[in-house]
Amino acid sequence: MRCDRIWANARLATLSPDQPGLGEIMDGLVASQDGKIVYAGAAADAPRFEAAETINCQGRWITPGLIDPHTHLIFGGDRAHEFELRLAGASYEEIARAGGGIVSTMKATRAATEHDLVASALPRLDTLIAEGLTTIEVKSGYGLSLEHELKSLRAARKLGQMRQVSVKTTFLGAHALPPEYGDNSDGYIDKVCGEMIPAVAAEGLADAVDAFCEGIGFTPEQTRRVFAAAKAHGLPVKLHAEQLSNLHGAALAAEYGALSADHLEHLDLAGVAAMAKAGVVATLLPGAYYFVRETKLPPIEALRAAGVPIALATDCNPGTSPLTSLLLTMNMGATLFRLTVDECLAGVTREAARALGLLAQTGTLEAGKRCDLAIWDIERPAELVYRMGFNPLHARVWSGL
Ligand code: DI6
Ligand code: FE
Repeated sequence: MRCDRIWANARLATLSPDQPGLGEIMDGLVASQDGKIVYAGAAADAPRFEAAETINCQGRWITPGLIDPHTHLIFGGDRAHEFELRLAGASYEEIARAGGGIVSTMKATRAATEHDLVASALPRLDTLIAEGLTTIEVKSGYGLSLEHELKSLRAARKLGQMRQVSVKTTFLGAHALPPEYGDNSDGYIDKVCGEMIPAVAAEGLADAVDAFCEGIGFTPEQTRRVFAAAKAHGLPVKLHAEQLSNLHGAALAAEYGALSADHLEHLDLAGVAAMAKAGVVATLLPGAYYFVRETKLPPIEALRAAGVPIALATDCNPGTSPLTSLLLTMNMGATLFRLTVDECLAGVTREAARALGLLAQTGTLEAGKRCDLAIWDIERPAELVYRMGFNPLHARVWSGL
């Protein structure tokens, strides 16, 4: 059988849902053709390949390429000064209510050109790629007007043309109330639903729609309107839910068949049950939990018991998670949330793909999927979760290249 490339003499963590644990294979082989995996499994069981190129992995481990399913990678400026204010005692909510927070990033984002936004996001993207990232979700949400949200989404799409990485874009117009609306949040939601979502959909700029359902964000009723508008335009939804308080956003997300509900520190058991029933992925963001020094843990045991799939993401954003490492995210998932090594690795591969509606395309080493690989200089997969600030990536493969 002919193929383009073979990675031989490798240990595999296939993350196949049909195999126990990580789907570990000690003498493994991956073969690709036209950018897709045609075989991933034991070398002994492989068909006889005639490959244009064979790479000897010398016993290194291959995992699926890493996936970050929740980022706000596109933004102007930074919030290092607010970090100093917080160190001096101010809370995230106090800073937000005093006109800082998301609104200060909005101003910097509006002032930036599309080119500026791409240029400032690329180093963040490159840092993630250097750790084996092959797919990333990127949200808008710092433009907060039609013009600047479209600009942000175009910048996000551009990232996927400038690097060998798959980019999924999410429209997050309902992230914060822009100051020109005063306290007329319903008026802004009218704009989000009546103008912004239709325009974003018409230009094909977003793959999903998100909202920030929170006391400092939007109410469940407003979120419902955003979801209804998204659905009317054929766009799947997801939600920032139960991050700082419990507004029962996860159950609302479940009602709309959301891909994922994200954050979830304040999620209750009814929310867990609703997510389980609707198959909504719980995307946990330990970087934000760490950075805002949250003390309430997401209900991990209840999520597990209910069989809710758990994904992990950086939530890379300037305010609550200036984090560009999925390896550190995994370490935080284990250390702060007590996730197992297997859960952490699945969280940034298979379950992250599920959270983006991409499980048929990527996230595991299985024939038929895109050939997205991370090849590691490690002796056991636990090293990827155990270390902090060390990057053992040997090579990364995106779409067979
Ligand atoms: N939740 C978050 O943690 C970020 N956005 C959101 O909806 C915070 C964004 C920021 O502070 O800039
Ligand atoms: Fe977020």
